[in-house]
Amino acid sequence: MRTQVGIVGAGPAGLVLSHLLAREGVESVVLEDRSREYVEQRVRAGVLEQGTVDLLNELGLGDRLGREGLVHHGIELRFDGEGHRIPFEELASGRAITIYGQQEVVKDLIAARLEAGGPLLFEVDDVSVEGIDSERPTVGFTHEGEAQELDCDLVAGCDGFHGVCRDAIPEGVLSFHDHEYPFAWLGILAEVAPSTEELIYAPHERGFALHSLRSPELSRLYVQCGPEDTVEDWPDERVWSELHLRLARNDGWTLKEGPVIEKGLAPLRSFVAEPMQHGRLFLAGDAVHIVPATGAKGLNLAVADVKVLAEAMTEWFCSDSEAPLEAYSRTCLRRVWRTQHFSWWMTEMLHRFPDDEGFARGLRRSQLDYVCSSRAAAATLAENYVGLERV
Ligand code: RFL
Ligand code: PHB
Repeated sequence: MRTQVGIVGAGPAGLVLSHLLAREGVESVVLEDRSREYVEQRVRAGVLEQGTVDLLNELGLGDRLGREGLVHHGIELRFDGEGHRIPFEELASGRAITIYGQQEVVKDLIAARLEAGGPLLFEVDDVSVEGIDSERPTVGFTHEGEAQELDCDLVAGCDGFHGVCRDAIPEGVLSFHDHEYPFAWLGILAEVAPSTEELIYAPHERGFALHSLRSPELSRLYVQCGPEDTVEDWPDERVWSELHLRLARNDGWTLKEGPVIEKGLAPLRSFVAEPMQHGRLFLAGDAVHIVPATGAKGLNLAVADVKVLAEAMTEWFCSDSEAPLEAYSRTCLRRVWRTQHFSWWMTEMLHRFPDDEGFARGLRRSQLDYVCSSRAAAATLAENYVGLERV
C-alpha cells in the first residue's frame, strides 16, 4: 500500500487531520488498533472551544453538533456554599464553549471519512513505524490476519499517550517533562437531567467535584479521588453522597440523582515531549502531550496541533515549501505550554492536596478569592478556558 500521509490513530487528532488533508487533496490512510464500536463509545471529553467548533463547521462536520451541542457562556466556581459565575460574554469577547461529547465528535468524523471513501482501517495489530530518517518511511501492521506495509512520504503519530509512535523516535532526541498529581478523578455518566445550566467547578475540603453534562437528559459528574482508588471503591451511593456534600449550596439548590450508566477513573497528569517531530514523523495530540482534565483542554489541543500540521504538510506537498513543516513543533509548543500552564493552574487552585496545610493552602485559597473578586483575574481564567485565538 502507498499513500502520502500515514496516520496512526483514529482519535480526534488523527481523524481531524485526515479530513483537513483530504480537503486540500492530500491522500492519507488512517490506522486504528481498536474497533469502530470501541472508539465511538469511549466516554471522554465534553467541552469544545470556539476554535474547535469553528474548524468542525469549516469541514462541513457541524450539522449534528449545531443541533445537539449546548452553547455555554459561563461557568460557576462553587465553594463555601456559594456560587461565583465567570461570565465569558463579558470577559472573553463573546467567545463561548460548546458541550458535545468527544465520542459524538468521533462518530461524526468517522462517518464522514468513510462516506468520502476512507481509507480508515480499524482493528489493526502490530503497528510499527520504520525509516523515519529516510525519504520513504513505512508503517507496518497486521489487518485481518495479513501483514502489510504502508509506504508513505510523511507519518503522523496520533496514537495517544499509550501509542507506539513516540517510541519510534531514536533515544536521546526527545526531552520529557512530566508532572503527576497525588489524586485522580472518578467520573460518572448518569441518566438524569443536569441540576445546573452551566458547569460547576467545586473545590471542597473533601476534594474537588465537577458537575458537567452531555444533554438535557444526561449528567456527567466527577469527584476527586485517591490516585490508587479503583472503581470498586466507589459504589454509586458513595459517589452521590460525596457529590451532595461537595456541591452543596446554601440557597436550597439540590443535586438530582439518576441511574449511573458509566463509571471510570481518569488519572491526572501533565506531560510534554519535545520537539514534536523527528525526520518524517510528526507527533500530535495526546501522543506528545497530556494535560490534566481540569482545564478541559486535551481534545482542543489535539485539534489545534493537527490544524498547524495539515497546513504545513499541504504546503510541503503542494508548494514544495519546507519551512512550515520545520516550524511545526515550534509553532505548536507555544500553545502547548500555555495550555499546560492553564491546566496546571486550574488543577492546583481547585484540588485538595494531601499535604494541604498552612502555606500552600493559604495560597490556593487566596488565588480562588482573587479569581472571584477581580475582573482581571477572572478574565485570565475566561480567555484561557474558551481558548486563546492567538498564543
Ligand atoms: P486519543 O483520543 O487517545 O486517540 C488515539 C487513538 O490511537 C489509537 N491507538 C492506536 N492506533 C493504532 N496503533 C496503535 N499502536 C495505537 N495505539 C493507540 C487509540 O485507540 C485511539 O483511538 O488521542 P488524541 O486523538 O490525541 O485526542 C486526545 C483526547 O482524546 C484527549 O486529550 C481528551 O479526551 C482529554 N479530555 C478532555 N479534553 C478536552 O478538550 N475537553 C474535556 O472536557 C476533556 N475531558 C478528557 C476529559 C480526558 C478524560 N480522560 C478519560 C483521560 C475527561 C476525561 C475523563
Ligand atoms: C466533561 O464534561 O467531561 C468535562 C468538563 C469539564 C472538564 C473536564 C471534563 O474540565
